[in-house]
Amino acid sequence: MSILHKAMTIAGSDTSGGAGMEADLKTFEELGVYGMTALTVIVTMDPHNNWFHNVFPIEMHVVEKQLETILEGVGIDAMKTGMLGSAALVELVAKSIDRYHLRNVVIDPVMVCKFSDEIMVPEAAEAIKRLLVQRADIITPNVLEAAYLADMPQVRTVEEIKEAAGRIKELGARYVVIKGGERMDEDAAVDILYDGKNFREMSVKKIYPSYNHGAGCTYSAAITAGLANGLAMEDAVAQAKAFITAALEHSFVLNKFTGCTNHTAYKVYLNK
Ligand code: PXL
Repeated sequence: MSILHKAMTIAGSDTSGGAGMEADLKTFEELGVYGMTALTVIVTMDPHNNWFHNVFPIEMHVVEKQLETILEGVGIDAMKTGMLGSAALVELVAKSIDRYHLRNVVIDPVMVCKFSDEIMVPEAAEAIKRLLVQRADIITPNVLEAAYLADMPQVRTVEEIKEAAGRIKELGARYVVIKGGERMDEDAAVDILYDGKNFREMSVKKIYPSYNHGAGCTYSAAITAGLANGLAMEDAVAQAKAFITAALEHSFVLNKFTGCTNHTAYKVYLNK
């Protein structure tokens, strides 16, 4: 008999497989973690209209039943959130974290998608800020989400990232990691991890060409897997940075519209 640590993702399905719960499950698997999903929405892409994304919500009581299955029926070592899609769902997630005393809670505050920089569902974003940041062991915004959460007009430099991390920490998250990524003004992709005392800067040269669909989901899923396996936060984040860097270095073209991070790269190319 062996022990396999367990993680849950509460997230949407990216039917095309690169992001969402598909990215989460693949990442859990690569890092040796047993994955379970509470599905919130199904996202489809229109091959006849420029890969336009349509979002189909799952009924609330069905999400509740999924959470009951996982949290009462099995139990978890860590969890993450992804696309939640409505304020009501954010409220349900907050209630579940409290009710089941969940630990190793990774909040990926999915508010924007690569295809648009607009906040997708403003009431859901507001609810994440009000209810989920304070319940996060770690929150993993990109620079757009960080600007929203920190109430700043923009976050594009290392200094602005540090300012935003401080403000988000004040909302109650235990750790904040802001993903600089391609939207930064710098040549490097700089992530900053902040624990309330120290800023840890993790910098890699920007990778071109890079197909980065699913990068955010993959990164937060890798942190979740590390925590499920018992790593300390700093080590889980460092492992996740290595995982996502390999996934970006070996990213691939999916079709004429987009390309994805390569979830197999950490194992296949780095022999991890
Ligand atoms: O990358 C953000 C994201 C998260 N979750 C789902 C998605 C996407 C982007 O397409 O489809 C389900």
